[in-house]
Amino acid sequence: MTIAIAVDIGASSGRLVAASFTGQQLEMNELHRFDNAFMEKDGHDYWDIDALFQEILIGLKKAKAAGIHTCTLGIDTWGVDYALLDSSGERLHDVYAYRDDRTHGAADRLHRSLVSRDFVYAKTGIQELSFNTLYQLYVHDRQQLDQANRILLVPDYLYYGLTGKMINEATNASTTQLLNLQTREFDSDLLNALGLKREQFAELTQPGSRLGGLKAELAATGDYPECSVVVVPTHDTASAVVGVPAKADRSWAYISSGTWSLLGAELSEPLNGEEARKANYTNEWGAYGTFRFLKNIMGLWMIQEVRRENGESHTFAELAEWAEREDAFRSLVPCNDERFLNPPSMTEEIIAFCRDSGQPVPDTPGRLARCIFDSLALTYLDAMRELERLTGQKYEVLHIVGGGSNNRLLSRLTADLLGIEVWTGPSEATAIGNIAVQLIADGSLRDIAQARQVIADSFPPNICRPSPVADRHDLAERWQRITQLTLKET
Ligand code: ADP
Ligand code: LRH
Repeated sequence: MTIAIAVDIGASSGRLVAASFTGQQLEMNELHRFDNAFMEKDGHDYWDIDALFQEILIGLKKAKAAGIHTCTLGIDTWGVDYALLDSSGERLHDVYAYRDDRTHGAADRLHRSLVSRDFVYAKTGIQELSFNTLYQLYVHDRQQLDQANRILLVPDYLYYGLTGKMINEATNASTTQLLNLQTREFDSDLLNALGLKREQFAELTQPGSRLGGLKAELAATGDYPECSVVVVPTHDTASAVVGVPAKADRSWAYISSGTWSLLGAELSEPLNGEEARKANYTNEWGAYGTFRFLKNIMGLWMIQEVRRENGESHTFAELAEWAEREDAFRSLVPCNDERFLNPPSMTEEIIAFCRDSGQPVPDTPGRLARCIFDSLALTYLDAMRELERLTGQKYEVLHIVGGGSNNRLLSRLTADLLGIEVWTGPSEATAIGNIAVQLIADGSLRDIAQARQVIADSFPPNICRPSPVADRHDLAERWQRITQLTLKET
């Protein structure tokens, strides 16, 4: 039986998961889990990329100790962040975290001086997020950029560390905002605008390709299983959407719910017209020629920060439980305002917004959590309405996958506000999607449709049915007033 191992590293945690496929069902076994967070050094935010690489090796050692001698292996992480390598393959810098404020105002400057917003959106179909790789590279140290022999995104870099091979995997490369939807390659005008050359990137590689084994010095240790390394959708959101247990006979939208809430639909063609641009919807490349037409919503980052600022003395489950006992829709915040992207204190930022907008101040962890979940659910409602308008579809089911699908309150609020069924789980959809692509690559699964059927059979979703919302009209008016106080979207 094939064992497939997924390395899945999100902004808040990483894990290595082993799966075996019996022919009908997927059985999953978590090998290793570790925290992830960016840290500040000399006024900038960075990921500890070397520590993350070591965690992968620890996980692979555990796999061997657990009796796994051969396996396939795929890696996914969050998007947009990158490493520049010199001609001997050495990294030229610490890996910046996308929330670092060096890109503050960069989008405006770039669009004013080099290429317009419309031009970039028409070419790439990628939503404007202040931290897209395009803007990060625009403000990156020029000397390092000129020295860079290769520009690899984070999972490409981790693949390189394991195999010695350099690729730019396509789903994640689309989050750079540098890929052209027509040519399906890096766009030469955008590279020129940044003063970059095509050769500084590696070959654009599709999920499902194979990279061979671990590099010789790792294999020689005998510490790790014999791995056949497969290129999976290395953008975690792309793997998460593969892992959605959707049924083909009902129209469905999804939220990949973790640090971010990525709300959207799977399309076979991009939608990169003016309306989509104005609504800031993105067309990220998916596995098997699909597009993720979606919007980034600030997500559970807000509660992660509140919890961290509180000394991590409560679990997420506790915070959700306390929130459930609080009054609904008491205090609301415009989640997608840039003020919540990386404030010095999330707790203070939420409190200040509520106070300044004349709302009750959420003064306990339970009330802060309630304020966040209520506001997220209302933001989901707005995004779903936009999605329906832009795609011309009515969605019968909303799937919520990822760690956030454990939050029953948020799922229930979402179902009530949308008035449709919300199907929750699996919470490890990203690792599962990563594994599904490995199983399709080795022929154990036929295609994505069969993979989704197997995923639904192996991890049956919970169904959350909607109940009516009290004082809906009143709530809509209050919410409109709050969102009009938004300064700028991320
Ligand atoms: P990422 O991949 O972005 O790091 P995850 O998909 O691992 O994120 O999701 C992490 C989030 O899931 C946490 O921030 C938390 O809000 C939520 N979560 C996880 N477990 C629970 C739980 N038992 N109850 C409520 N929320 C949970
Ligand atoms: C989610 C995610 C998202 C990106 C952000 C950088 O983890 O990959 O899709 O926009 O992180």
